[in-house]
Amino acid sequence: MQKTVVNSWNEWDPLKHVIVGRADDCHIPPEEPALDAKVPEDSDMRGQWGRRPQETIDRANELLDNFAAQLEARGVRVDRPTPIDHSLPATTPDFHTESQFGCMPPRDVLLTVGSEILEATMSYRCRWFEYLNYRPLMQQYFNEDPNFRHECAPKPRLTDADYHPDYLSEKIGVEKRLKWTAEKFFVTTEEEPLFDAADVLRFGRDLVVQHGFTTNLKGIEWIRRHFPDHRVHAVNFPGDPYPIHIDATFTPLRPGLILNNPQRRLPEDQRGMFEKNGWEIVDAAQPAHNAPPPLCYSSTWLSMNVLVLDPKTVCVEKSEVYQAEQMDKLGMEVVEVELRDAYAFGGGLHCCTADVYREGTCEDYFP
Ligand code: DAV
Repeated sequence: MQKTVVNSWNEWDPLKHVIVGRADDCHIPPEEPALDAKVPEDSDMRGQWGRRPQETIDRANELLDNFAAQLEARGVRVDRPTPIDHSLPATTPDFHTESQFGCMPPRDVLLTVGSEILEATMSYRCRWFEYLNYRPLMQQYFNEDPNFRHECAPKPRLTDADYHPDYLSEKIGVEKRLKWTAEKFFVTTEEEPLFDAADVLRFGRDLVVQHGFTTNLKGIEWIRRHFPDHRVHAVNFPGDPYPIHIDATFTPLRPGLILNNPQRRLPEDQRGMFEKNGWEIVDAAQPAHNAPPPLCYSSTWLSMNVLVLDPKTVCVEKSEVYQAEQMDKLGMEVVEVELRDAYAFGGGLHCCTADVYREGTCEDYFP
């Protein structure tokens, strides 16, 4: 049967079809420049790599399966990736690394814009082949939907020229990191276009893209040329010493309302388009936890990494009580989802999903 399978223009229209990641065979990859720059200096992950402990994989899968079932019970079609062997090295003519990462989180790899799903370049060597986990689904959508556009951004070479050697020192210190990120001096260079899909937020005709560790200016320029009918806006958040992925920093909930991480506020000179169009940018509630769970790349701000089901309904992680309370005050119905024990696999509720279908069309929210 021929039908529209892929359609999603923003982060909030009613969600009907989504991909939820899997924790199977996830690895902590060996050291490499861009990944190291993100691991906090006091992290329990420094200096170790290999397959994640089986009991943590099983627990994360249990939570991801439950999340998928919760979505299905609300009428959302849920697809899952087909894990490749992540213990295999990633080797190209340009680099070699001993293991891969996993098939979490899909949001980092797949960018859905209208009827297109674009595989991001990625910026870590260990994630170069990660798109293969999603290829069975891409083939299925291609067969089912005559208008589906399956696209792949140019695979980067990821030689040492892609990374600033200054970032490779063991102990840079948070103060210096903050100075560097304020100056937009990030670990990635401008050697070639680089972006992770999770640095992009979709607001209909406008795409808002974070310039940081995982996405460089050439990556943003590539996105601009690739989507000629969109306006593409580069943003950066100077308060973040490890800026990767926009979705624990800036979270649109519905037209006119965005949550912003109070430690990573959008600079005044980048607020124009929102202010002119009457959008409110409010500080997100504090996370419920003082520290991330063990072996976790992300910060405690996964509290605001929520999945919007429609402009009145939002999935919030069950232990994130302050975030849930704020959602309630903002007039959103909260769906509690237990996911904290899966945070270590690459993120929260927004990260571990990728949009396939949301109702609605491409609207101009910033005329
Ligand atoms: O705050 O550590 C995590 C984003 C994961 N996709 C953070 C950003």
